[in-house]
Amino acid sequence: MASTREQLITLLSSKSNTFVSGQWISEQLNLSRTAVWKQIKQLKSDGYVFEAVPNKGYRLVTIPDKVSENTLVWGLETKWLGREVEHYSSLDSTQTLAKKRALEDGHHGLVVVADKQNKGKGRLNRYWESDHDQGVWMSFVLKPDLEPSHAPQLTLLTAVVLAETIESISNVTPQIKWPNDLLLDGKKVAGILTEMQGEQDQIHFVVIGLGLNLNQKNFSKQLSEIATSLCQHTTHSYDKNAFIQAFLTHFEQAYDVFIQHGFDQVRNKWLTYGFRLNETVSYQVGKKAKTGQIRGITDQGALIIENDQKQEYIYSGEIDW
Ligand code: BT5
Repeated sequence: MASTREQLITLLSSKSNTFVSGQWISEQLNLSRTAVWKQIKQLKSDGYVFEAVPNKGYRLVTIPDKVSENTLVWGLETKWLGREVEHYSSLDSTQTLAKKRALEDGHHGLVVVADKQNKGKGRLNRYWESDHDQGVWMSFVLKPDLEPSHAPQLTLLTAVVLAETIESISNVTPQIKWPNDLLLDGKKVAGILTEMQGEQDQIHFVVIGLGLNLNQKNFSKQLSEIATSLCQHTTHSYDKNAFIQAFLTHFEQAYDVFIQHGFDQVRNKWLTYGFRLNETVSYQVGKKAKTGQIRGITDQGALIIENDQKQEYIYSGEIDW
């Protein structure tokens, strides 16, 4: 059941072309006039802008650019993903908190978002630069009925959905560098971190973290050669709320299809975005250096490389991109 605030926002946004009176709102929502006035006052302090004309009423003019739990759920049409959102202006890492929530029995679909992270992390304890509010730093909890060996498919699914969302919002097509990077012109625009807890034949939970460089105009010295943002790439800036909502909507649909119908569709889409597909790369197996052509991905999420007409499966990244 939507909160009064959500109902009010939905109502006002559906009437954003006209003025609606306080009386009319109170009748629609079954609230006193004073309660309506209080809610509107709260929305104003959260950055919502209204035009108010005596005897005509209110008109919602803009919703805030600032991210909050309310702006994130405002108009979000998902069934389970992001129905519960925690938003922080500053956090060590959304991933760490989402894992804590998952351990405390946080729900399938719980989303944690931070404006900035003080200890953003990548894989293998690498750092993730996110100590500012120009990007999307978000983690979410999944409790899939999947075999643990299939969990890497979720990283690939996330990469595909992220690529599609970037495409739909900005009209540029990123490439997916196996297993978890999204690139624009060869520079990293996003990274995905998938962490799982489970037993041999059962997943307890998976937490997926994604870091997307959205509106940065520049990067630290270490990253400036290897990283980019959607804004740097297209010279536009983007609405973070809208991006997150588009991603969540898209992810929920794709995930439900994946759980019902399996990995094939994800794989086919992945192949359309795959970085250096059918190109020759150098890679390492144990201590042996080899070269071969990237051919695709397996059901377990391994990278397929063809070498002397034999296929090899690479499970962790020893590719010399
Ligand atoms: C990743 O790791 O690419 C996964 C990044 C996941 C970040 C999200 S943000 C929300 C959630 N909360 C967290 O604390 N983490 C997740 P990896 O493949 O290990 O890449 C890390 C490497 O990318 C670093 O060693 C840097 O070289 C580079 N890097 C760091 N920050 C970057 C940035 N903002 N943009 C592009 N590259 C970056």
